[in-house]
Amino acid sequence: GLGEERAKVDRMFGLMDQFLKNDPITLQNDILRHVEYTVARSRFSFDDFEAYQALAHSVRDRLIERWHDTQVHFKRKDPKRIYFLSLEYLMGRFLSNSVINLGIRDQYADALSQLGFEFEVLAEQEGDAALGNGGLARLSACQIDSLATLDYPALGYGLRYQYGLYRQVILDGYQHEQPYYWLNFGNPWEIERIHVTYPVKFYGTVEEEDFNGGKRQVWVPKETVEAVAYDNPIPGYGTRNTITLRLWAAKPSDQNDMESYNTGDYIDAVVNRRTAETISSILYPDDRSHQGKELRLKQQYFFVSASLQDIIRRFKDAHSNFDDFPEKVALQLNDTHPSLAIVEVMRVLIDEEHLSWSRAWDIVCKIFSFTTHTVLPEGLEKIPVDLLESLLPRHLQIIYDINFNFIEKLKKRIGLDYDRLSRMSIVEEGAAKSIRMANLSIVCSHTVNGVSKIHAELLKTRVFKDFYELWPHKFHYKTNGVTQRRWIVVSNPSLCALISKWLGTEAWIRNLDLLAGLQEYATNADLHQEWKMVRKVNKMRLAEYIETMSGVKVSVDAMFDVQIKRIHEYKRQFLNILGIIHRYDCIKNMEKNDRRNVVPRVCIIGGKAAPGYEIAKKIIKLCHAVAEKINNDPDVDDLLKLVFIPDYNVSVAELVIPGADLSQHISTAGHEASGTGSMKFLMNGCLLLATADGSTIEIIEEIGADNMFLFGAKVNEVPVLREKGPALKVPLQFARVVRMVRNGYFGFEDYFKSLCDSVEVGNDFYLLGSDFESYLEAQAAADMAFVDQEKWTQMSILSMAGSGRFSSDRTIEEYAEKTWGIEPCRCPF
Ligand code: 8GP
Repeated sequence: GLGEERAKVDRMFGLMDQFLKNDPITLQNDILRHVEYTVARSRFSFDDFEAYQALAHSVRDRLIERWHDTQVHFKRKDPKRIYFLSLEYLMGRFLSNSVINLGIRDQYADALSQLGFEFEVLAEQEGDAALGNGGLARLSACQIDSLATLDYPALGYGLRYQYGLYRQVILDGYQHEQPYYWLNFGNPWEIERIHVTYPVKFYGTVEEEDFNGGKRQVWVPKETVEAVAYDNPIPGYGTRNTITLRLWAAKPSDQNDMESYNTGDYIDAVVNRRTAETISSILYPDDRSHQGKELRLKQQYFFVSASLQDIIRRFKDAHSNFDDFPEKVALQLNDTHPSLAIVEVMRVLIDEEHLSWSRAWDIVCKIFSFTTHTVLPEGLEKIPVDLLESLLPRHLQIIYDINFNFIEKLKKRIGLDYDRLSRMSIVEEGAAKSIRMANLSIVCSHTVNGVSKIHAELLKTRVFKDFYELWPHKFHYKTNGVTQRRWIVVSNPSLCALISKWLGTEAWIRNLDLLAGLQEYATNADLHQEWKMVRKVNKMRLAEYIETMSGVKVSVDAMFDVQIKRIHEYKRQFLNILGIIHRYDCIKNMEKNDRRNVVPRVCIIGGKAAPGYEIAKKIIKLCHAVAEKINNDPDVDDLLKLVFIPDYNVSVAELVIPGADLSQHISTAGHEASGTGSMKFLMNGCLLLATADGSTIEIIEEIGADNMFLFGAKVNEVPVLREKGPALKVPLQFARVVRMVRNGYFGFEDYFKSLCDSVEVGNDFYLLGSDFESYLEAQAAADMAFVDQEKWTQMSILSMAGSGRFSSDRTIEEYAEKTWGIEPCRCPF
């Protein structure tokens, strides 16, 4: 029986040891074996890419071993698990991160060098896993790394898009999007689980049926698609724990087309089956607005249904009473994208498990937590009712019922305040009726988290004010963080070595607060010298990359000034470019002699624009037009260069961030929910030029305003300034630089017209004009500081030393304790 089975597993577990060895000879044999038998190339003749493949497979074997052990351990302990539901993950490359977390990077480097290969060179053969758009998606990836490292019994669910985020190609300065079919060369980091599949159903009708002497609603779906699991093992650092990122792919189901076969439509039937695969084939490339497309809704439900079948199956393996469900299961909604999960749990519990509505509702209210990542109204998802009605008719009914109960209770609390009732309703009435996914998520979750302190304030006082007044206890925040494994250890090995040397320990890799120990050396001359060395080497590497990508030669003595992130009006890349134009204009109008006092700059901008976002695309073109002019002007020479780095992604970030002196986080205050890029720069000793927005406000608390360059209107001043409309004061310099663009100084007058219009007085929603003067002042302060290299180095050290709070380990611990109620479950040995 069960007891015997357990005893057997216990016995085997007791005997278990690391099966695969990690000495250089074993690793070499292993790599060559994979060259010959997995990659199927001769072991006497293979190129870098084939060597990478073999190496990856050898690492994969080691991941699988630990991953199995972890799963067995979790199964035996049966702890409460956190299921992280996200439609996007920006994992980047796996190889370096994996061997570092497994603790065998040096062994592999040795083994390879004896074979005549360089680890770093092979690592660059890998393409990014780019299954997400921007900040939200990279945050998921950082959090998964922390969940593994901190030994939490966690499982991440997502979709295995065949087309990841599009590749950005620049032609004549314009962005073009190219499909990124990233699985072309195989993916050694995933394990296809052909036997882990679930049917997912769509369309059809809801019928009434006799049941237990009464009536009940049953869904009679019309179409079935199969979800197949692909498991990506995620190793923790300094632990044997290796958790699962399970991504679903859609495959045709055999349940569909028996009929057509009989009617002789064989070819059509087979061709039709292939449309099933489109469900998981493509990532939506917009990082904010959603237009209510059927395919998107299908993706969401496909994802939710497969994940929940998997979760419920695992629960039922060990439990028979659903009242225990909340003791074993916590479900985290990463934004509203997976929020159909709420409805699906209700449906399964009621329609399939035959629980009463109130018992099901009790359970639902205990298991979901919701994190929102935006303040922009266009970021709040709405699903048109007619779409839901045709695709998921039973779910629509359940949403109506949830809403009915909610509104009835609400009336008792607040009376017949119809304005407020209609604002809070899950259903938005109007010409096109729709479902407000944020309202649904708030009503059904026990906790709503923001991603920074200020973000939570804005949620409480503006975005979700009505809900906050009703349920103040639900609203919290967990300030975002990033993983130091990828953002220091993997991407900046020389800084990593320096930190460990000066702290005398590597413990900071699991406990980033220890970085504060470097504060006492902030003025130490030896540290300064080593620090500058490390930074210079990173800048040289970046300079080389810039030259290959754009043909522009840059001097490493110049200040490297970087802004990399998605292109968005609220992030104000346009403000950055206008500042650069101003700088250029000043240099041009200077006496030759005075130019000696100019601090040389290399301005670096990178980021993707959503394919349909016109203004964002114009900003990219403007950047190129301005660069063309500046970089070819002999008057300017090395004093100013502007480069656009194409196809910004995780691996580009790993290269750029360690080489940056100054980085810009200049969103209009009140618009960046958190921002996580700034944290990566901070950890790498880069100084910040920033507005008091998102997590920057908390960074100020940690490193002090003196160690950064702050400017611009504060969150509370922004609405006041907007009120002023056309009466808003704008400096002359601003009008001048906008006019230069408008009048064709950089060419393309017609094309840039609407961009210029968007910042004219009265129209300037993101307040570029009114922040311009203080922006220039902050830039001047940065120049001043850069001239005094000792001072700059000190600020740089203090930035890094103050970054401990911004580890995703801290964020995840807060979630675990305060929101999910889970505990570590560490695999022995
Ligand atoms: C981003 C926020 O803009 C950023 O401030 C924050 O740091 C990050 O999420 C992580 O919390 N939001 C998104 O990326 C976002 O809303 N993406 C849409 C695709 C949904």
